[in-house]
Amino acid sequence: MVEPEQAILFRIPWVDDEGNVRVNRGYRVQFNSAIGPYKGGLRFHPSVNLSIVKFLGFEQILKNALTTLPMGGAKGGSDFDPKGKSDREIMRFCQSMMTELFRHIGPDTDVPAGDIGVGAREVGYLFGQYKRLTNTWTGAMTGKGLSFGGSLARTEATGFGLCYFADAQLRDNGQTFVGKRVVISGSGNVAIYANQKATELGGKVVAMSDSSGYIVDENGIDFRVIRVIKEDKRDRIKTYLDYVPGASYVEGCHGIWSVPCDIAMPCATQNEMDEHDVALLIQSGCIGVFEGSNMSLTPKAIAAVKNGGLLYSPSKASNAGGVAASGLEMSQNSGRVSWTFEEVDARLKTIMEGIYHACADAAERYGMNGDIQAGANIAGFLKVADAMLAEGICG
Ligand code: NDP
Ligand code: 2IT
Repeated sequence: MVEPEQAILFRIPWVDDEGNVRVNRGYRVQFNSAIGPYKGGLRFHPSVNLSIVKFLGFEQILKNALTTLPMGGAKGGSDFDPKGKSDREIMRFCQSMMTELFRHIGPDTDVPAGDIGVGAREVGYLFGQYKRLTNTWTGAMTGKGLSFGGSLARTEATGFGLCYFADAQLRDNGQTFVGKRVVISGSGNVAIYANQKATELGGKVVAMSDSSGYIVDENGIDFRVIRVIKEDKRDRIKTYLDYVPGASYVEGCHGIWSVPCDIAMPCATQNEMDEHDVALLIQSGCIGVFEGSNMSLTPKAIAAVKNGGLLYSPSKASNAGGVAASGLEMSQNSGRVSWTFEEVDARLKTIMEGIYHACADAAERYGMNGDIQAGANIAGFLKVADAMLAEGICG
């Protein structure tokens, strides 16, 4: 299981607005197809390399198994930096990427979606090029626009799902979101809708960040303002002060964990919380850390959270809502139907609560009561391992 079935590396040439030829690297690691077609996001960020795509792809195997939907694990992306690029440059880049990627994917083979730096705009351009090259309209990507096969609630799903999961874990431990101070790192797709749902469940989100710095608003951050800044204007989070003059901004994103909170939800990127951050959280009386970003905590931070007696949820369990809704988008595309927002959201909530209980049950069964990380690894592993054995060892 630790050996990818295929790892595809390719060149992505494109022409910028000044007429210069640029070349980026593209990756798709198709890790495991035992329980369904490869499935997982594409990340555009200058830090992307094979090692990062491999760890994300491996985690995706276990995450997708936990959703209970038939999806194998994959991840891909490019070291392309979308920041500061024009719409046309983004379009040309996506078209060039798909000009190679299209021969490796398909609705029953591999179904990419978004991740850091890849949202509805990028999925649209990628999907359009796939369609042109294959002369087919199929659900070969998820996270599509609503007018061309996208699912309602896919945009909200990762953030909402994170809060449904955290709520189930909190309740199992005699707590709720009501009246809690919540700190959410990041201000992208996952963070924005985690804010919306945490607020709806009775929490108050007092701090959010981007890679430049973080904002603190003691009155609670309205997710709609962040959505305007990030989704509509593609601007920096410090401009929040133009909308809410009473708030404050601190340069540098790492310090966000010094803001006192009851609930911490890292939703930006991997290794964004270390053991020193956890010490600050414990000092401020934090009761739980729920991962929205993939592998948010360093191994030392996870140990510190567990030793400190805080609740902890690993990303492969608590951020599975995004890919779960992607699985629901695949079902809708195959059936040529579209479900209402309420229907997808209700299924998402059921799936997330189910994942929490599957992890808690597996942990208990294997003598690690309360260790949701161990439970997630065990429950995900068993499902995939059983399928691999049943399908026979060689190809
Ligand atoms: P977005 O691109 O929408 O937002 C990412 C946010 O994190 C931005 O605020 C960005 O700041 C910040 N960020 C990104 N990289 C870094 C970095 N190296 N250091 C500090 N801050 C950083 O991505 P998503 O919200 O989609 O993804 C966030 C996390 O959630 C990732 O770990 C992703 O893998 C995970 N995830 C996403 C899912 C989805 O459906 N989108 C599903 C499951 C997990 P800036 O704008 O300044 O770069
Ligand atoms: O990390 C993830 O689970 C995602 N980026 C979502 C993947 C998907 O296929 O929807």
